[in-house]
Amino acid sequence: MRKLFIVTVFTVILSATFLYGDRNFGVSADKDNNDMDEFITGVEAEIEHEPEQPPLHLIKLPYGFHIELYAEGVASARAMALSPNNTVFVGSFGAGNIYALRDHDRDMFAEDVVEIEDGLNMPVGLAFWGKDLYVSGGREIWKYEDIERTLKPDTKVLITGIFPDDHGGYHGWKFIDFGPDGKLYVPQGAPCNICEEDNPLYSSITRMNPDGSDLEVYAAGIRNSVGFAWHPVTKELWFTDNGRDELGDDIPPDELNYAPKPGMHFGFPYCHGEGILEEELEHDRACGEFTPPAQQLGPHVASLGMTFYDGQMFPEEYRNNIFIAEHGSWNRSKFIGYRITRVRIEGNKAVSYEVFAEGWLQGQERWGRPVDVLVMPDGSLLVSDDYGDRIFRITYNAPQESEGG
Ligand SMILES: [Ca+2]
Ligand SMILES: [Ca+2]
Repeated sequence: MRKLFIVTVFTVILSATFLYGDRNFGVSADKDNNDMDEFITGVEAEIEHEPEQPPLHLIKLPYGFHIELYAEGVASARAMALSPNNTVFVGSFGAGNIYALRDHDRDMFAEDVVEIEDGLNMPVGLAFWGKDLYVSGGREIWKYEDIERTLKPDTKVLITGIFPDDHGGYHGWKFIDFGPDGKLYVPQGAPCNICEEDNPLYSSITRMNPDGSDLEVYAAGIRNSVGFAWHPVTKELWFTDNGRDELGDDIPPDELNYAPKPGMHFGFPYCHGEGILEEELEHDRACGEFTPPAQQLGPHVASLGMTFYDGQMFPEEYRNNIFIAEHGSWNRSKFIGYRITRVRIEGNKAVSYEVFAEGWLQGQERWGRPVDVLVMPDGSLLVSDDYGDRIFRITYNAPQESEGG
């Protein structure tokens, strides 16, 4: 099925290239005749090479849920965002790329992974404002206007370059998103495992207008948030925060936090979780001064992307629950995380924390690391994986009543 499709795409691209010369059809902008030989060879090689199927049978899900492959070859896939035309865009880490995943025949497998930009500095986060794609770098935020018009932008607009870049390998990359207030929210992690810093941008979530003006700190005392979302009904902000390392296997917890208004402080670097006072720094602060997490997550699970489930495909009990992508631990003798967890919300309280999807970790062996979660228009849930360079899709089919009850 997929082989047949690749051959078809190849024929279309080849015809189009002959018809329109050097125009770009998602392959490369400047193929001359010599390159065309290479190009043909490359496509044939792709036809010969059936991609290795990931071991999806290892993933455990609640009854009635299924997982399948949505895209592959998405090198170091990080955050995902939906365009106004419902195209999935994906940022990346070391690869430095931005991708658009195109599913031409609408069979919910994106066979066309278009690399729309490369050579960027950790373009981890992306978000749409109208037709414009915003992308985070280490210290900058960029805008690509009307990105879907060509998928091959030749210009980008600098929105801001204000973020510090002296984070020494810690937390410089950024998840970003637009809030219901029309502001762009951008976190800035701490430049360390544990430290006090004078620059108020560190350890915060900031927000700004879409043109970069009026930048302010929205929430403080956050070690490193790599995912946030607004409740579909209350429009209030919830975010994940990664706890510090080197305190042993079981503390501190990662955190899910609730920030309904600006000006709140969530404890870092003085207090971790619900009451672990920092002892490495000299200070006279108490945990009672700060806002505790709405939900303590597993220690060192590396909670990254999160979303509220506002789709229609999953059972009603999932509506407005939070899914969290847990990238998985490194600072722990036994790995933990490598899974999708679910948090139920009642009012403005988190009332449960449970595993939704797991199996990317087998013993101490891992074959995938979830980074971000995205609810698709049909209600399915996409999961990005920067270890296997893949995007997965989780669906739900109501189990049929078996005969005789
Ligand atoms: Ca397809
Ligand atoms: Ca905290």
